[in-house]
Amino acid sequence: MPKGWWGRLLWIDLSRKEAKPVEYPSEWALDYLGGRGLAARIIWEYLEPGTDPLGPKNLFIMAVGPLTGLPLPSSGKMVVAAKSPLTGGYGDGNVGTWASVHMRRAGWDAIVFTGAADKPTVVVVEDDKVSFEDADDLWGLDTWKTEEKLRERYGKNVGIVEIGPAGENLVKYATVMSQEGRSGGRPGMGAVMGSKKLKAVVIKGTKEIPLHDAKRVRSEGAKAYIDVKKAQAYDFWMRQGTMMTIDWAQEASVLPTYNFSEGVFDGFKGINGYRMEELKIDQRGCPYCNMVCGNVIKDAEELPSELDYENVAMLGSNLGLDDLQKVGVLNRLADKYGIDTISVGSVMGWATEASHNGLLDGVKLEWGDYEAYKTLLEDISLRRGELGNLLAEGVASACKAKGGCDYAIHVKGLEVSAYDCHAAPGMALAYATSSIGAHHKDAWVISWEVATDRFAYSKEKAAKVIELQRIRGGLFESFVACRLPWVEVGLSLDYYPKILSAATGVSYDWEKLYNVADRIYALIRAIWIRELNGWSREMDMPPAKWFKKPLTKGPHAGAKLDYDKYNQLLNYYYELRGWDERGVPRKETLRKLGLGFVEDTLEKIVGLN
Ligand code: PTT
Ligand code: SF4
Repeated sequence: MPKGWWGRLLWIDLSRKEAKPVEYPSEWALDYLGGRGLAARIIWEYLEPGTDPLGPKNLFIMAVGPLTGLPLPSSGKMVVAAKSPLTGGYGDGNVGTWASVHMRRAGWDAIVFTGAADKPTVVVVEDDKVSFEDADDLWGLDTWKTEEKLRERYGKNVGIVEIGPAGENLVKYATVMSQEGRSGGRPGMGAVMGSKKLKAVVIKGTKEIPLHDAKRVRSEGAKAYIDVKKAQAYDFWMRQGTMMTIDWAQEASVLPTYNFSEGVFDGFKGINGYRMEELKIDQRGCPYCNMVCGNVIKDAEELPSELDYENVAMLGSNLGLDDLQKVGVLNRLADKYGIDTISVGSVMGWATEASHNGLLDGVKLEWGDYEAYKTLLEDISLRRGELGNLLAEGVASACKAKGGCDYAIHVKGLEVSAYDCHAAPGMALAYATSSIGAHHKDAWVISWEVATDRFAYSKEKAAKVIELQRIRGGLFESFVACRLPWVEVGLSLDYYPKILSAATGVSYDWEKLYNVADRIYALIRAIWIRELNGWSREMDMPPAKWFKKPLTKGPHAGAKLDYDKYNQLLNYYYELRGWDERGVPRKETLRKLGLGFVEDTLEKIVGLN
């Protein structure tokens, strides 16, 4: 194994309370890097096909990468991955946490949990030592209280990730939380932990990370930190962070409003970055970051709430709520219960529209009804009552039960994050082809799209989506580091191959890295096909509403997506990826990417071209 990786997974069987190290082949490190890439390779290799996502055989994986925990901007990130209970396909998320740094120092590239404990458990990893601690006293506690108690027990110098009541109650979009305001794993990674009765993981690592050229890593990292601070965008970023996006989205007419019916919201000034600045009481963030973006306000209940754009758009404009302090309460509750803000905002938006259409048996919800949304969010997190239970399953499942699928805003079962796409076909493609369902993380093409030929369905646009999927979804998720220094303050991308080569001694250029990214993308698609036991291009279609119900307000009133043109755009995308017209990677593509090992399985399920 080259330097830069440990070459070891920690394999933890919760049913047997056993832990053992597993060495993995060096080609996995070279071909998949780490994080998402390594998690996908592990899932292909070790997950029994057709496994119940909430059954003991599912794997819950925490994975870091060769850049995690190194002295370079924003390297304190970790991928959490599993077969998703929300979508049935590959699921993951990215969380900024000291647990990532400790895991790297503890000598593990990934920790894989299998089986299920018979009672609530905290797993404690201290370098090579693993213990299974009783968590009866923590079960039922919210994420803040859980972490507070664990810190009292294990001290400040440990990394902790945990679930809240939503994960315990198997809410299908429960997330993994850390440090009172970091959340990861939108497609139900918290529910997978809950199904294993795994309340929290505490990690302490004391080893030195093996590096090929530590001096060069340090010097390049130091330069990068200086570049971040020198960037023109830095000062405003430090003021508003991702909250600046509210004004941008309003102007671009992509701010999700009334369950993605409109792209503009009359009350946007009540929830924007400037309003946040008036209410700000603190600023915090992930380890090793010198552009921290977690902006904390005092919410309507006088408690701290850490805001980001997605949270505020989905719990604010999307629900017709124009008071940032009230949005802050919903956001804080989501963090404490450990539930994804995007999905919960989307299901509550859908429920409001469904209630207007008389689909919810006497339930009456109105836009902007803060008290009703607060109660509903708690009902969902605790699976309380019929509606709470229904919505805890996600919007795709809820609309199948009640009708209203034309305005259920999801792709592959994952609720769309906070960009309306009536007037953004490229972003619609990005959502539709994201590797976990509708998430913007893989290709936030919309900022480029609105600044260029916005309404085009061109091959160039499909190529741009792929380029971003490579860099963001493929590489940042596998390095593993925060992408925001590059996205938001323009840190040069060239630092990454340079530091990666210095860390590992393996020479990486962009061609090689793009190849890694394409391999990961195609492997993840293979996992989807295997787990769903089939595939069709319908899986890569954006929500029906964007085709059927045009915007009625704002500069792009009347805009909607064109079905035939979108299909052409999807064809360009498949062609550029070397996938066939169903969205299945071609045999030749698989071989070129070194994925010959998935051929037989895919051949049997869908037949390969
Ligand atoms: C991410 C998604 C996002 S993306 C946001 S706000 W964003 C929401 N945050 C939630 C939250 O908070 N609490 C909660 N209960 N649910 C939430 N759901 C939503 O989850 C986050 C930052 C942000 S803030 C973004 S864009 C970037 N995302 C990165 C990424 O995906 N990869 C990467 N290599 N770097 C990234 N940097 C940025 O990290 P998911 P975090 Mg997140 C409170 O997890 O599942 O990927 O969904 O990790 O530590 O909270 O940092 O405007
Ligand atoms: Fe975390 Fe924000 Fe820093 Fe990224 S920029 S590492 S999300 S604090």
